[in-house]
Amino acid sequence: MRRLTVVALSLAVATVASAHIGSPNVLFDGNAGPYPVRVIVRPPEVVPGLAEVIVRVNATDAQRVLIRPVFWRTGLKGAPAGDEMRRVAGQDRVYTGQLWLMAYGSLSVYVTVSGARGSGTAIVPVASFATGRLPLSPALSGILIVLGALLIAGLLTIVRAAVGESLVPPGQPFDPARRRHANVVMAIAAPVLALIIFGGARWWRAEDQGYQRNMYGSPAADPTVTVDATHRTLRLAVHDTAKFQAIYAPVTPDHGKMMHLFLMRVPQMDAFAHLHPTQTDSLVFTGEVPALPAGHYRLFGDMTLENGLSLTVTNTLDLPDAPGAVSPSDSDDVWIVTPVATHVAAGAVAPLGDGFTMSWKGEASPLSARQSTDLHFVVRDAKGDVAKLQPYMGMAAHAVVVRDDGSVFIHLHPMGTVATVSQELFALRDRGDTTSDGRLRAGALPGAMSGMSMSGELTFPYEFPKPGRYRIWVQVKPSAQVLTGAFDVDVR
Ligand SMILES: [Cu+2]
Repeated sequence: MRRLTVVALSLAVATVASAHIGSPNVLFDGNAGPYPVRVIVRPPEVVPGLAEVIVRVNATDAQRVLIRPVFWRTGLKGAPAGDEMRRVAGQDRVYTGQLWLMAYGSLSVYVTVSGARGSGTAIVPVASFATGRLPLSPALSGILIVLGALLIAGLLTIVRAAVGESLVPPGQPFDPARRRHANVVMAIAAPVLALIIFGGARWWRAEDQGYQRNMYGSPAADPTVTVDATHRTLRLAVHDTAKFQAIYAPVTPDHGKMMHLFLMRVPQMDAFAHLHPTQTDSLVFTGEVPALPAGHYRLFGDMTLENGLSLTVTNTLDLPDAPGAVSPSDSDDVWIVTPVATHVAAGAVAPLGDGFTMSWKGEASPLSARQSTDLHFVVRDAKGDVAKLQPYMGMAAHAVVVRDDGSVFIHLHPMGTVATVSQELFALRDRGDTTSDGRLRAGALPGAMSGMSMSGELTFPYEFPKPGRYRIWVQVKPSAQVLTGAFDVDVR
């Protein structure tokens, strides 16, 4: 009985499986045609469930905002019609709406803004998967057990009355023979009822197991480091965990790289590297680990699949000493050995090296969890002027946010948490450049971004998922070299 109620009320918890660990909300800064928008998607805790969508249009002439869930599997053709978003009272540029996420998989929210200047659509990839089950609280299960016991007792009483007292003609006594008969029938009914309850529990357990088979488990990454006279090579073998197959499409390059691998020494969080191992087998990535000191490291590897799904794998590894100077295996590899982390405060300035600085222009610490915020930085040159940036892997800046216990990781860009390549893959799919099973047709490779600001004024939209101490590494290229600024931020 108890197991039945416990199982019957276990609910599915789902989070998005995009390039993050523990940071499910999706933020996007970009354009829907002529209209600049910020889109926030807060995925539901249960699937099927409602995703909350907030759209802020930075224009006064928008008239309608539509949201539409588009699954990769079905494409735009198989997607339901859009829902019109509601304008938030008192805030004429902010719209809210909700979308039913009914299935698991790679999905995008299509946000269409229309107004006097025409209409345009922003694609916001939000892949939804079930990742856990909510436990049933002891208080609620106690109440349900009591109510269930009352129901069973009531049903047995009804059975006994139906074959006993209710058959006694008016004015006649309830004689012992009838009473015995009623008791016998009730004694037969009790095990029948128990069987029905047992069968129900078994049925639900089967449902629950089926659900758990579809639950998302972050793919595992097994690191091995080999050292010889001139190399310190990290080999990362990625594989699906448990029964759920998350990696059901080939890996595709994001910013031109098959994997973005971040290493940080723990617990100090000092030495930090952003590396790009090459794909040496379908799910094996291999690369050199340059000048990082030996120690215990946490690794986070970002990869994107051809079906638009972005995944992050994580693990820890012990890095042995390098045999000497190890040359990096990718020219975009960047590492920093002892960054001075600057605690964010009004006017906090982090040295970047080469005479450049990066200052914090966001809100004063502590920031609030579960609220959209701007991580706002300004890069200045030695003269104090706002620096002009060069693209580093197609982006003005890359930021990595990690909670000090490693439970939160996200790779951000000024456009937010979404991977550009995922948006491009959905756009390609809409144009019919992919096959139904999600393979890119030959030659249909994602193009480059255009219209990006390369100013040293940087804004990363983000929502911290929970309170704690976070470190933010921001990577920019104001000169020939990629420079990294490190900031610590407290979130309450
Ligand atoms: Cu990046």
